Amino acid sequence: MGYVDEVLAKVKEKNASEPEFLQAVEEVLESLRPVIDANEELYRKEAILERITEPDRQIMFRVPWVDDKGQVQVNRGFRVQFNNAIGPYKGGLRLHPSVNLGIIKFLGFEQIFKNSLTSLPIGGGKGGSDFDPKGKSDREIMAFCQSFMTELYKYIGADTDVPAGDIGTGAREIGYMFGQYKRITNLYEGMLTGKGLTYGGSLARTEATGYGLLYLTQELMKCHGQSMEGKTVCVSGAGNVAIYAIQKAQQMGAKPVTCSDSTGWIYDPEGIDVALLKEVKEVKRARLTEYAAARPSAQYHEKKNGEHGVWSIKCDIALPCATQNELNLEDAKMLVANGVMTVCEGANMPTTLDATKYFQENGVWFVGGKAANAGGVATSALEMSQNSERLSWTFEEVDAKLQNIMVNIYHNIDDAAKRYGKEGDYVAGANIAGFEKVVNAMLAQGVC
Ligand code: NDP
Ligand code: 2IT
Repeated sequence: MGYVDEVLAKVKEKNASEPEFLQAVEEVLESLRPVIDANEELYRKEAILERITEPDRQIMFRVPWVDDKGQVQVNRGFRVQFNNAIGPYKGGLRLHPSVNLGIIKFLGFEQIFKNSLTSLPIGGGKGGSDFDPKGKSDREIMAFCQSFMTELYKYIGADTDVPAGDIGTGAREIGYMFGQYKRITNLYEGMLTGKGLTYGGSLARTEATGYGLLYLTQELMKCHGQSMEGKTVCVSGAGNVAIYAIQKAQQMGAKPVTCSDSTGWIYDPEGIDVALLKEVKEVKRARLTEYAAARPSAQYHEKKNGEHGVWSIKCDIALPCATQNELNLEDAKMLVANGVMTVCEGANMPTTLDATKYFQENGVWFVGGKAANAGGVATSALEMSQNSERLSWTFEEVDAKLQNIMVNIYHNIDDAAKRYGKEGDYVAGANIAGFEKVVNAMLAQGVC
């Protein structure tokens, strides 16, 4: 049996109850085959694939907090420190009831390759909790965040592990966590990113993932002789990534016509009203029914299992920006039938493996999240740089660096795919380019 198949079998046996982690590992190892085959003897001897698929450590802890009725609640906290070959662990904190160890491991594993692609010195990690922020008061959110950090602080630090936002974790949560870390340690340091602008946050970090997604998409279109001007865009999600993807798409002259949340979706043929969407989601933290109520051109659809939702709308560009496995084979068939040109992932692993394959086989330019959504973590790394030099850069400076990083990522993944005879396979290109740098660092650092 070849080395890749041997390791895949072992990983499946050892992590049988973690389907999302297995899905992420399978995608990466399958696409690395040409690189592994070319170096099989060395990588096998050095157990590179066994080491890269086993986290350095995974931390799980109890998070007790008191709700507004005086009742003690208990959640489970996680931090998976996956690989620090090229820099301190870096990755977000997800707060969502679906969070479990397998989901955090899939996200932490993908973060190794994504962070490598940014060209900045950051390793891979991820964390979070099964805490559900929906419907909680500000005081309850603070109580949870303080309790979470009371345990997490032992494992993180500006040069060790630097968490950030993800689903359910935005500026409010990062602020409460930063306050608690400072209070316990008496250190004022950049051990979290996505901070508020008055206490070490970077301009453009809020916008970075969505903007970065569009900078990469624009470069891809340009290299295929296309422009963003006048293109119809379908976006899923209505959170941080989706909102700023929609905003940047509009600035580029495209027309985003959909968004969605966990209960329903919007089709707005006149184009999404970003100011209204921000008001509903960022300020009121309300449902999309409120968007529809305030916007005569919008159609609201309740989410129903088995229906295609936003993917049933005809578009040129599809940008899944909500959560994992939200775009399946049936959705992919519908998008292809409707003539989609490109799919770029704002979320982490939103497309199932069979849907990805279908896009690629049908000539759709498909860029996975490790490359397409890397602008968020890249700008987090820029926030770390600013914290280290105790300076802050202007919005324009950060945005220009972000654009440059995303354009470079596109060309790096395109070149890597071509080098291994897989032209146009941006999934393989991203995994190969991300892997090469990490594996070189691992080999140089010996057995660890
Ligand atoms: P937010 O919490 O800001 O928004 C998430 C959005 O997705 C919300 O609209 C939410 O609906 C919806 N959503 C969440 N879970 C589900 C679900 N199970 N089914 C349907 N809809 C769902 O998170 P972000 O925008 O930050 O993250 C979105 C994706 O992007 C995630 O995959 C994340 O890992 C990824 N990502 C985020 C980065 C960042 O910088 N924030 C960077 C790179 C990737 P509702 O409003 O009802 O909660
Ligand atoms: O998935 C991701 O890359 C993020 N949630 C952002 C991580 C970060 O450290 O900014």
